[in-house]
Amino acid sequence: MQATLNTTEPGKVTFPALDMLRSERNMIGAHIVMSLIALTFGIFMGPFQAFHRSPAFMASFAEFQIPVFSYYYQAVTVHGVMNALFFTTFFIIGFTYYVTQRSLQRAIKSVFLGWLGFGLMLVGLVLCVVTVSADPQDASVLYTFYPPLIAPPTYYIGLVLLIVGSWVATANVFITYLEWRKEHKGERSPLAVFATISNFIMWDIATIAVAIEVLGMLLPASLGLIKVTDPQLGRVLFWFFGHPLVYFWLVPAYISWYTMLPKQAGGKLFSDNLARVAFIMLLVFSIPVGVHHLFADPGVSEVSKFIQTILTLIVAVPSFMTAFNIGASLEYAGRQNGGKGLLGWIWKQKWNDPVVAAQLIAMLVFATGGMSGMINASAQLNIAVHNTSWVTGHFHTTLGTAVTLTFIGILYWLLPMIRGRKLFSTKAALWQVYSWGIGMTIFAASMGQAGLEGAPRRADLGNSPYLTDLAKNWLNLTAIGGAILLVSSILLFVNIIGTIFFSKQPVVEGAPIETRGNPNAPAILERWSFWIAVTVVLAIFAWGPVFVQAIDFNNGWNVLRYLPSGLQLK
Ligand code: HAS
Repeated sequence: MQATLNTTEPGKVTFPALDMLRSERNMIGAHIVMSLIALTFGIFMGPFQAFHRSPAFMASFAEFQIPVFSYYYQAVTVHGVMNALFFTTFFIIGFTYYVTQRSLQRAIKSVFLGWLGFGLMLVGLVLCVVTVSADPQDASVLYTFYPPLIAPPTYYIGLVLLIVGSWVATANVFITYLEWRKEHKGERSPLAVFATISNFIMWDIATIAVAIEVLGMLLPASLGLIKVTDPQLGRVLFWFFGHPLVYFWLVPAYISWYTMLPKQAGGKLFSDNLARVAFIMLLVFSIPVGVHHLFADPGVSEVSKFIQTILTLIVAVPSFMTAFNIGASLEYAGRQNGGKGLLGWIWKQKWNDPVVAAQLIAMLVFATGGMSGMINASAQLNIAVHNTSWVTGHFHTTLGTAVTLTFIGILYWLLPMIRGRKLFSTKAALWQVYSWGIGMTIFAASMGQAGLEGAPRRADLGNSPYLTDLAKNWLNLTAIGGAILLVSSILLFVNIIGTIFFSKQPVVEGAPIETRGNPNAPAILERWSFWIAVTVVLAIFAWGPVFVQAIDFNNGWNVLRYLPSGLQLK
């Protein structure tokens, strides 16, 4: 299909109905397909880890040893790096390119930059996969790669390429947006683009810290250029980035919930302005909260922990606003579909449409994930749950369901659009969506309960002698959740392969995309220089003292090389 040149505005490309420029279709398609390849590496590790941590499973299948799956820390590293870092980033960039060009009704500025970013991330992916797969011990540093664990240099170079590739992609979107702004002075951008810009600004600021950690500490250590490292400083730099990372994943899901789901469900968004405020809050408050991952760290002061606890409670507010805004939109849609009474609108949702059902289930599970997040955020309760499998339960409801299941819902319309063929099987998609919801609920709830019974978070527990009987029972249940998720993952990939290779009917519809911004949205919300300044000032206020405490000034000029005295590397 061809996009048509708009003759009234020379040079501008319009996108009637389902048309997409072939070059863009290829670029977006390449990102989505690569995200699915990364997901394939990562996703299938999950159930096998659950089996490995289940005492009953290990007792029954003691001989069950598949290389890679059997080396627990190696498998967790592949699982985390591929799912949390590569799948998400490739998918978000592909989806964002699609949303941006459709919403702004103009081509992404540079196809060259698009492929450059893609190429860098692809090389990064290959380096990471090869390095982690090569040896069970060598690069099993997990997706958090805390020092003093040190992986081979190729692992860090892979991560650097992922980040730099994502910067190239964000620059491409910023340039496209700025050119649109020049031609649409005084107009408000469509909500999806507004959210994307806020998300990418946040990402670019947050990733500076992890770039410093990798380039200044980990890569030199891995190359043997330095002999000492500082685990506390490494953790501080990582979590400056690590918490915004979770919102980098969440915002594209919110884009779908806010700008597509209300129409897909048969209604309209309750409040565009409220949504814009939520996205601005996510930009401003995502960064100054990462200390809530460091509550148990002795090298961070109680005052910083207190300040960032308060800020953590604030960063949950935009999600509460989202619950009300989307809840009201869904109620409206349900009533339009004939729902009566107090709760009748719930049953009138399109539960048999996989695109809608995936997002509804994602939200319902996210409501529990949000609550567990609030529990984590309380410094006192955090001491009880930190480093237990409770945390694993938390992030499988948030990242594993709210984000991933929403992305799967998006995939069920985006992949057919890119391929130009209908989804291979709507029925299989429905089974997949529901089995994901059920499997993940069993998995996350029992992981959480096992954590409360003392099961540690990252440990090969299947044969462990020191687990309580209760913890063992819950861990056995996680294996059942894992088995259901394995079936769900197979259904997902059957549908993907079927859509790409076997589907014959042409696709007839995609997702509803808003091409106009709300003209009544306050102009201040789109004054990005102001919000960048607020974000940076707040980040300095919240993180400045943490960095000052973490950097060992007694060690003189080493500070400049990010090498305060610390642990000797072997
Ligand atoms: Fe978290 C640890 C606190 C959100 C991911 N989190 C993690 C880790 C990950 C992660 C991966 O305070 C582990 C990191 C590691 O490797 O160590 N998290 C929070 C808080 C929130 C939160 C307060 N987390 C997320 C999101 C994630 C994510 C989102 C991924 C996408 N998290 C923590 C803390 C830790 C932590 C500590 C450290 C724990 C430790 O000790 O190690 C909040 O932002 C959550 C707010 C969300 C809500 C829910 C709103 C509900 C909505 C749905 C409404 C439903 C409707 C349905 C409308 C308040 C929007 C209607 C439908 C019908 C059909 C009726």
